[in-house]
Amino acid sequence: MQVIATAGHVDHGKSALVRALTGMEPDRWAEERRRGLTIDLGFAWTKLPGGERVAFVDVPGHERFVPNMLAGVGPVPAVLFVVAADGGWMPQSAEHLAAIDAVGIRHGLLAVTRSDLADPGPATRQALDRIWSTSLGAVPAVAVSAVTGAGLPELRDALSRLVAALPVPDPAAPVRLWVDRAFSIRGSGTVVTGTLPAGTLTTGRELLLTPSLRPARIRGLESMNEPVASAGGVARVAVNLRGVPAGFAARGMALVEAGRWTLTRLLDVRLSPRDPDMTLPPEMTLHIGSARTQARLRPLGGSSIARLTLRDPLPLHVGDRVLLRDPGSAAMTILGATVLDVVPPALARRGAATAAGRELAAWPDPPSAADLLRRHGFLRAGALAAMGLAGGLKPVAADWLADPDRWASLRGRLAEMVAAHARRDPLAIGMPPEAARAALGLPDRALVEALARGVQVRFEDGYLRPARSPEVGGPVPGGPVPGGPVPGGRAPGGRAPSLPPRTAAAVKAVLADLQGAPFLAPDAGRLRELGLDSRAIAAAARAGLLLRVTEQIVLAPDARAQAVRILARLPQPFTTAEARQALGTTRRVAIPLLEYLDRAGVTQRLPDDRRRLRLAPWSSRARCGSARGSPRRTGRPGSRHSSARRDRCRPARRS
Ligand SMILES: Nc1nc2c(ncn2[C@@H]2O[C@H](COP(=O)(O)OP(=O)(O)OP(=O)(O)O)[C@@H](O)[C@H]2O)c(=O)[nH]1
Ligand SMILES: [Mg+2]
Repeated sequence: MQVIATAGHVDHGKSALVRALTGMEPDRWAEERRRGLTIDLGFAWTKLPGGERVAFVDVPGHERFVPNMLAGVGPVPAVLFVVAADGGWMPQSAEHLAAIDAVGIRHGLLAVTRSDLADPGPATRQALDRIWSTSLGAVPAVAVSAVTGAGLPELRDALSRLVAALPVPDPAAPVRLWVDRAFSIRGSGTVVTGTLPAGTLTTGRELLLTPSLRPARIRGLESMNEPVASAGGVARVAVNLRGVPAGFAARGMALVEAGRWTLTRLLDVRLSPRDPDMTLPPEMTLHIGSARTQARLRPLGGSSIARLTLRDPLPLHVGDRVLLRDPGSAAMTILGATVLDVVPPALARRGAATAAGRELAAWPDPPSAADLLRRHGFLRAGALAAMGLAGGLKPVAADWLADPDRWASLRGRLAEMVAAHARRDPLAIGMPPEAARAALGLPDRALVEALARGVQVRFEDGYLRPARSPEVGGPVPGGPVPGGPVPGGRAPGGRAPSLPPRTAAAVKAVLADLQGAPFLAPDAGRLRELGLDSRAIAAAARAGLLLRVTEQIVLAPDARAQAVRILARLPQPFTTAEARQALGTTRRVAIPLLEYLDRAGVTQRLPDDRRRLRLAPWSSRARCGSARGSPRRTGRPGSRHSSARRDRCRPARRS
C-alpha cells in the first residue's frame, strides 16, 4: 500500500476530493463537518484501478492549522496537491508547497479542483510553474470536479501511475512510527496511529515510545481497519500497545526500535539554500514526522551550517530532513535542513564553530559513515547504527570503529610518547595505558592496547614500553657510554638493558661484590651507598641484570640456578641452617631466598620446617638443562644424553 497526503489552500476542495475518491469521510470531527473546515488530520483509503491500495492523509488548509498539516505531511512519500480552478494560487498553496519542499517529498500529483466552476487552465499553469522548482519537480496535472465527478477516472489512473512509480521501502529498515493520533479503547488500552514509512511492525514486538523510551509491546495491529499480524511500510497503521497507560501517548511521540535511533537534543544541520538577505531567527519551530519542538539556532561559520538545540529530544538519524518554521515572522518563513550529526562534539575552543562549519559545509548530502568517523575519530559500531549509518566497517578494537587517518597518526604518536616516557624515566616500569589514553584523547583503554599492536610498543604486565629499548644510558655526545657494558647484562629474550649510566654502574658494583660470595647480598647501607633504591632495583631486575629476592635482597641473575645446584648436594630434606651453611650466607639472606625458592616451586617447605627440592638433585632443572631465569645452560646443546644420564633426568618420585 501507499500513503498520500493532500496539500493546498483552505476551501480548495481537498476533503471533498478525498471523499469522492474513497467514499470515506475524512473530516472526523462533528465541528469540522459543521463548519465545513478541516481542523485536524483525516484518514481515508481506497483501491485504485490497478488494485493497489492507497490511503490518504487529508490535511487542513487553514493557516491556523499548519502544524497539523505538517504532522500529516511529515512521514509520507507522496502528495496530492490541490488548487481550486476558481481560486488559483493562494498563500497556503505557497506555504504548503514550501513545507513539502523543505521536507523533501519527491513524488506528487496536481489536482485542479472545482473545475466545474472555472476554467482550470490558468490555475493549472500557475501551480505547475510554482511546483516545478521544488523537490516535487514536474508533476502530472488533472482537472477534476468533486461535485460532477468529471476528471475523477483520470485522477484515479494518474494516482495508479504515481503509486506504481514510488520507491519500495526496505522492510528491514529501522522502525520509526510517528504517532499522529492516540486514544484509548475500553478493554484494549492505548492505540496509536501513524504512517509507517519503512520497516516492519509485528504483533508481539517490543518497541520504545519516545521521548520517554518507555517500552511498549505491540498487542494488536490494524491497517485500514483490518487486523493484521504484521505491516510493512509504507502503510497506515493503528497499533494497540501494552505497557502504555491511558492518556500517556500523544502526537509527536514515536514508536522506535531499540538501538536503531539516536534520541538527541543537539544536532548539526545543513540549511537548504535560502534568500541571502534573510537573517536566521535565533529560535524556530522544528518539525519532523508528527513531532514539533522549539529549536535554538547557532550558525556555524558560513550561512548554511547550524547547530540546533532542541527543547525536547527526538529520535533522529543522520540524513533526516527536518523543517524549520518561524511562526512569529510576518513573512512566512519555512526552511528545510538535512541532519548531518546527531551527537555533535562540543565547540569549546575558540574558532571551533567556524572550523566545524567549514568542515560540515564540505560534507556530501547525506553524509556517510566515513564522514562521521572522520569528524569523531572513534565511534562504537552501535552508535553508528543508531545514527542510521550502516557500517560494514571493521572495528579496530572491541566494537570501536576508527577513522583510518586518525588511527594511523595516533599509532605514530603512541610510539613517540612511549619512547619519550622511557627516555625521561628509564627506571619506570613503563607508561600506564591510562596515561596514554588520556594524552591521546582516546575514549577507551582497549584502543590503547590495539594501537600498541603493530607499532614499536610492547604492552607488558599492564604497562607500555618501547619494543626496542634505548642503549644503556642512551648515546652520550662526545664520549663513551659511562658504566660500559654490564656483566651478565643480557635480559631474557635478548633485549638490551635500558638503564641510566648511574644505575648501570651500581649494578656492576653489586655484581662485583657478589663474585666471590654469590649469596652474601649487599646490605641496605651498601645499596644506599650505590644509590640503588627500590625503583632502580626493580628496573635492573626487569632488565634481567639482578635477581630481586625481596625489595632489599638482590643477587646475581644466575643465583637461583646456583642455589639449586648447591641445595641439590644436601641430603634431602634439609634444614634452614644446613642450607645457609651450604650457600655460605647469613640468615638475613638465606631465609628470604628459601622463601623465594618455595614461591617459585623450586623447594618445598615441610611441616617440620625442613625443605627439599621439588625435583631430585639429578633432575632436568638442576642438571639436565638450565634452571629458569639462568642465562647459563649446563646441558650442551646438541649433545645426546647417555642412557644413564637420561635415567637421572627424571623427576623424583613423590613419597
Ligand atoms: N462546485 C464544486 N464545489 C466543490 C468542489 N470541491 C469542493 N467543493 C466545495 O468547496 C468547499 C470546500 O471544500 P473542502 O473539501 O471542505 O475544502 P478543503 O480544501 O478540504 O478545506 P480545508 O480542509 O478547510 O482546507 C465545500 O463547500 C465543497 O463542497 C468541486 O469540485 N466543485
Ligand atoms: Mg478539508
